Amino acid sequence: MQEDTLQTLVLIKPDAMKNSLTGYVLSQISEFHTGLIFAATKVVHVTDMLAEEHYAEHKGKAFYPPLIEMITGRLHFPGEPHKQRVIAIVYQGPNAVKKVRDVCGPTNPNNAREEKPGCIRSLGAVIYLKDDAGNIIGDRMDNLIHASAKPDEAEREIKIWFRPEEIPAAMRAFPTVTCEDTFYFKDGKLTKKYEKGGICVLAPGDVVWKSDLEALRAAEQGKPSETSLQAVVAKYLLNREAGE
Ligand code: IDP
Ligand code: MG
Repeated sequence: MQEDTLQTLVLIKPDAMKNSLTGYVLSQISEFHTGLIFAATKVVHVTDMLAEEHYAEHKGKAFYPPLIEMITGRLHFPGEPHKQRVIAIVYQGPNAVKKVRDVCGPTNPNNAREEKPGCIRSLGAVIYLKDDAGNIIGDRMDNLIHASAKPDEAEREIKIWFRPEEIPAAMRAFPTVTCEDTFYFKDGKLTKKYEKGGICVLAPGDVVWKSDLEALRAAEQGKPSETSLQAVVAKYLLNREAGE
């Protein structure tokens, strides 16, 4: 990808939303400070399917379950599904991935305060998790923001959060194709024919990430593919029904 069309994914996490830090985060990453421009943005009620795809690399780690609870908003807004959301943004411009990581600072907010005072994550918190006896059994990092760490990570993440049609055509950084088939999703499976309760994810004429269509074709034929079915479908299921 050309340097000036590099893109990165930012998520304003539920802890930032809860503390009314959205505007602060946006102004730190503004075009004036970073030279980056918006390519896409939306408010998302994060499903487990999307959360698990997004944080797939951390599956099995001790902090993975609280991380999923956190990014879905259930931790900061229990019993308030209408507040369980994140703001997802694609930024574009020279050196986008590194520039945003730099203003974020270190992952751990305690380290952020030590090593890079003033960075976004220096306003975050480390929450210690305790067992019933009060012993510390782990920690959770409420660090306000997610930002892709590497360009290939950014491509994977932008494709799982955004449909091409949510990004202006002139700003799409990855290959797209026009879908000529209809695909439905029901009970974890892909179908070509409508069945009661199925959700239409793609219809003829829809613009789709090329790698997604390849993954759907592979899933149809029972072949392995680099992109899982969930990674393709998750973004088509967002914001459809009231969350629990
Ligand atoms: P990053 O967000 O800086 O890319 P990752 O290592 O990819 O950091 O971890 C993803 C998220 O998981 C972090 O932002 C943080 O919220 C959480 N996390 C990472 N490491 C730990 C840990 O050691 N304890 C608790 N939470 C962690
Ligand atoms: Mg990361």
